[in-house]
Amino acid sequence: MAFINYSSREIQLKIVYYGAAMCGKTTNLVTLHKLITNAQKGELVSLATDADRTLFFDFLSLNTKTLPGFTTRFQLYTVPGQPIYNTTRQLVLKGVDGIVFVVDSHWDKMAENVESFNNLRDNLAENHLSLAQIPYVLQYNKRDMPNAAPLNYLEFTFNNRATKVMTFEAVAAKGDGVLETLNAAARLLLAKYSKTPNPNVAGVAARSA
Ligand SMILES: Nc1nc2c(ncn2[C@@H]2O[C@H](COP(=O)(O)OP(=O)(O)OP(=O)(O)O)[C@@H](O)[C@H]2O)c(=O)[nH]1
Ligand SMILES: [Mg+2]
Repeated sequence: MAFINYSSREIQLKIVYYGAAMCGKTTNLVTLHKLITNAQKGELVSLATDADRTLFFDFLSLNTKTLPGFTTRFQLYTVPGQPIYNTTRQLVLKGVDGIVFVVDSHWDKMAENVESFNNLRDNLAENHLSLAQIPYVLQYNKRDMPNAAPLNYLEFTFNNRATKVMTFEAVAAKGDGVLETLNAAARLLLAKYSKTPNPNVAGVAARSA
């Protein structure tokens, strides 16, 4: 839930990257940490095993001046995708404001992607929430894979609600589509928490080369 501090004029918004194991959630945060200006970002905290699998979560805090008079702090979290860590996923989802659901484009991962999407719905329900209330975007990651599923198949499978959500193709390992995905999620949240229905702001800026 958004935390608004009127005395320090700060808004905190929590965005959770959710998706199947190895779909690229941590890679999104690692890439964002490289791309974003130093002034805007905090440390990237990763609680991972030796094999770089997320054990608890990754965390990255970003500051932006997007709403007049307020500093907005986006707190980005990833969940561990491995099925055994479901209790952790439920904990990380507590107080969520927005979600980036990362889909692994690899054909062989479709069943795991669907299972993860269903698991997201179940865990939101545990927190008395639903995808109808929480703004979310879809990221179709690993578009560089030779056996990536076609976009229309992914749309049919994951973006089949009456109101379509925004989707982004990405190659997170190379940085493609990563900032676009985050900015879209950030804009959705800012639109929800500001009086302007569609604020013309960029959530976060890339570091100039
Ligand atoms: N080819 C390709 N590989 C990628 C891409 N994004 C991530 N990867 C690789 O996929 C593997 C898993 O990435 P992670 O970011 O650790 O996946 P995760 O979703 O955080 O996994 P868990 O923490 O286990 O849930 C790593 O070897 C990444 O380098 C991509 O766009 N293309
Ligand atoms: Mg991870």
